[in-house]
Amino acid sequence: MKTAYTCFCTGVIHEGHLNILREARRCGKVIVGALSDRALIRYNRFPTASQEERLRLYRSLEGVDSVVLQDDMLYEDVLSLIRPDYVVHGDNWRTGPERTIRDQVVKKLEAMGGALIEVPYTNNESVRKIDRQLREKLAMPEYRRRRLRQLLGLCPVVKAIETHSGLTGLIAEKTVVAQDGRLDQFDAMWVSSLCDSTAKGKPDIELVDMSSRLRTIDDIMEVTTKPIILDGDTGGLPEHFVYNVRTLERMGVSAVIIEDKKGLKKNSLFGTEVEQTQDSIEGFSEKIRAGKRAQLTDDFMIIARIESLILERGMEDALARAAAFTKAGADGIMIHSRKKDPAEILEFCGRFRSADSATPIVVVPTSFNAITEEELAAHGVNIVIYANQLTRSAFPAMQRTAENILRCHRAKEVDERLMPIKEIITLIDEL
Ligand code: SPV
Ligand code: MG
Repeated sequence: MKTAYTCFCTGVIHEGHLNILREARRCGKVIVGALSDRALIRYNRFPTASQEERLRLYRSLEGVDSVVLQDDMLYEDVLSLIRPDYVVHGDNWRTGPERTIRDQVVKKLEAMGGALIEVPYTNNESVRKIDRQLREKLAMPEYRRRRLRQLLGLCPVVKAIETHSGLTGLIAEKTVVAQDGRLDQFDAMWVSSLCDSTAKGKPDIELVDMSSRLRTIDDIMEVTTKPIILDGDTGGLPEHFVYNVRTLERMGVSAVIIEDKKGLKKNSLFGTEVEQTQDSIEGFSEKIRAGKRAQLTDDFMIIARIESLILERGMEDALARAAAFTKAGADGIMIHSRKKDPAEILEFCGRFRSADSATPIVVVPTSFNAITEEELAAHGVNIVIYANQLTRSAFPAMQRTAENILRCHRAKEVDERLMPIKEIITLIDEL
């Protein structure tokens, strides 16, 4: 008897999946692969059902002979193991980034003497509705909030990109690249104080107040499902911070990062060129303790950001603070530097990790941008934040367009550099 293999990543079986199973059944024995969480989060949307639930679901389906865990988005290993006569898949992977996976399956099947059977993708109202429902579920506060902790358990390094509007949120949500035969995407979003303020034409000095920051978060949340890490500046007065922790938790924000500065906060990338005051270890620890007491869910994270290297107070001070803030209950440590050379960041990570193997480390490689995520992860970093790159790419592009229109007295000359409106609107979901 011949065998057919198909791989699922869904938590809900709909008509489309049943069509695939029917087609596979016609070929012979049916083996269903369940794409593991680890592989799925790069390939597709975050799962709405756990890996175990998905395995159970597929085993319960009529006409399925066996179920295996596919632990890689590439089919290479699983196909070598199963050696099926057929792979059955929806034809939707012929276009877009998923094509790279399809190409490799075709090559592998050719080498093994197998064949690919593609089933026309079922795109009817009921399938679209299920898809919208799943997306909506991921956007719900209780799902979104816990996702950062889940990702920390799944990824060698969680990658966050700056967002400050619905549109930048959509870019963080939907950008997928195919590279070296694999797909990749961002895991989370960083709502930067610098970029949120800049988008409003304001300086990054805690002038844009929390109500306005919450409005930005709400705009982003309306059109995305990925978890949000909020740049909470200094956290403000402890008496105010506790209320904000509750609001952020209720909204479904996953983490707030607060920095150990007080008084008039200036952006860290100014370093010692401007006057900035660091909070005392005791004062900042008390703010963390107050925030942790106010927190009601187990999901939310309060991450302490240490400014000792920025303010040139030395490595020992940074490490002493990291230990104290962790003891006060911080769920993670962000260490910041404005040096081009990552040496001080790596020294901090190494020394912190030798004393504490569990507390997540967060870094923002804006200045030390030559180091890769993999290298940072090898030094114990858990979250990498690309804190301002979308704003810094959009601003010069917009400025150049405005200047060129002024020079040419018309828009024809700039048009070829612009994205057609038709393409822009493909980003925006229609109901
Ligand atoms: C931000 O993005 O607002 C930050 C990171 O706080 S940095 O600008 O590097 O200080
Ligand atoms: Mg900031």
